[in-house]
Amino acid sequence: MIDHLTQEPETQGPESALLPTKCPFTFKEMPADAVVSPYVEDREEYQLPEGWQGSGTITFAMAGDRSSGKSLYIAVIVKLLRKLVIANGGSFRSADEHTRRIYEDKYENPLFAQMGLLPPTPPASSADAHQTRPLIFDVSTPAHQGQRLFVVFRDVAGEDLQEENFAQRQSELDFFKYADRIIFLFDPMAVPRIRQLLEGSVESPEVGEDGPTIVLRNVLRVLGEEHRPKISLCLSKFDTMQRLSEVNQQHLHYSGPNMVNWQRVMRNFGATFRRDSAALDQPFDRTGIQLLDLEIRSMLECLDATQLLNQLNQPLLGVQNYDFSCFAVSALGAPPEGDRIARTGIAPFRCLDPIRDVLAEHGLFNGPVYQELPKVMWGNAAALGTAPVTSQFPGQFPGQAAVMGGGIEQALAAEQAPLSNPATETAAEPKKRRFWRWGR
Ligand SMILES: Nc1nc2c(ncn2[C@@H]2O[C@H](COP(=O)(O)OP(=O)(O)O)[C@@H](O)[C@H]2O)c(=O)[nH]1
Ligand SMILES: [Mg+2]
Repeated sequence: MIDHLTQEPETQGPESALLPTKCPFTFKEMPADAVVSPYVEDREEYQLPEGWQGSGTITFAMAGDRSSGKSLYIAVIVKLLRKLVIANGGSFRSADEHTRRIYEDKYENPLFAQMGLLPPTPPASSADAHQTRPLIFDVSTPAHQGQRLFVVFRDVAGEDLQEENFAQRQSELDFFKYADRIIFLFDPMAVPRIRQLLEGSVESPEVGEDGPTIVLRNVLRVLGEEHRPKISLCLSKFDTMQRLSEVNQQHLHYSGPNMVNWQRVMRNFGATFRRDSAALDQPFDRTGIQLLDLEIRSMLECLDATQLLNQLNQPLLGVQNYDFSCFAVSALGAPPEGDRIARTGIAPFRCLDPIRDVLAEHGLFNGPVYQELPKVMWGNAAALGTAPVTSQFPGQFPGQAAVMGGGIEQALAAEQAPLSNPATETAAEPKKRRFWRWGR
């Protein structure tokens, strides 16, 4: 176990390899110079976003039972991804009009403007289904030279993954086969024992009839014999698990393999699941993620999700194993109150981990990268006394980014607390607390 936990963190470099160009609608790889996707019939309707030719595409497909938190996760992850991209010197925007409109109407406004929850995602067959088209974001960064980058998300209605008439819908879900990552959410509130312990303090959302095991099996059916995209199995709504640390279970009698004292588990201050993930301008914490994987695996066992894990440990079809790892995420950070989010606001926890896991594999957004400056510029930077920027390269002059591109400097200044000059900073000044600002 120790061996794979002591790996060096990946470092990002401008030399990171070019990524394949994929069709944003089907997630299949396509010729880099094609001006229309060869996989869609209605080429007028399904046009490729501007600048698609030769671009790199990273695709995510959401999966999970009804009400497992997929749509709220997308609503929050888009905001977080924007912050990550900007903190790492890139620029972020919706790649087409559909994405801009749908994200704003169906995700952003209901959650961030009206502070409410989202209505259930309609099944793909209904006229108002919006998730049949992907959300596409341009995340281009000068650190990935010579190629524009797009990140694509596809939401899904939990209903479409249920058992009833699944065979009829299966072909519409083919994009799962080609996704760079399937993000499968497992709702702890679907576990009767957890619902029971939190009764009165956390509202139980409506759960799907089939349960997560059947839903996962249907996703694996879509993957068939050959396709093995990586799967992030996420324990969603992790704030509800954190609530368990407040539920006194001393009076309960513990015996048998599945009788867990959840208060003790959730109060374990040494656990990775107690801490938030690495800062946006820091390298992705791969060691932390490996520890988290082990912790959440055993937590899922204790949550009676053994069958779910077993399904992933043996191929449903074919012989090749599934590649999966476990995460813990909370989009809201606190249980909602009725049909509104908690009065304390939205405080996501570890939501970016599964996304950064994929990005870091390609050396992307792993902390700002600064290009080497001519020596004379270093001198100028020193003379200017520009603001310090934490560097991932030892010995690098801290003000370098400010002189070189300004992009990283400006982005950090806009997104985070203002950077100060060490020469003028007074030791007595108290540190200001940082709050999330959900800029558009
Ligand atoms: N406590 C808590 N509840 C959540 C969270 N995310 C979603 N929920 C609850 O789960 C419900 C369903 O969420 P939604 O994203 O619409 O689920 P979907 O059907 O999988 O898309 C919401 O209405 C909330 O009540 C979270 O991070 N924490
Ligand atoms: Mg939904």
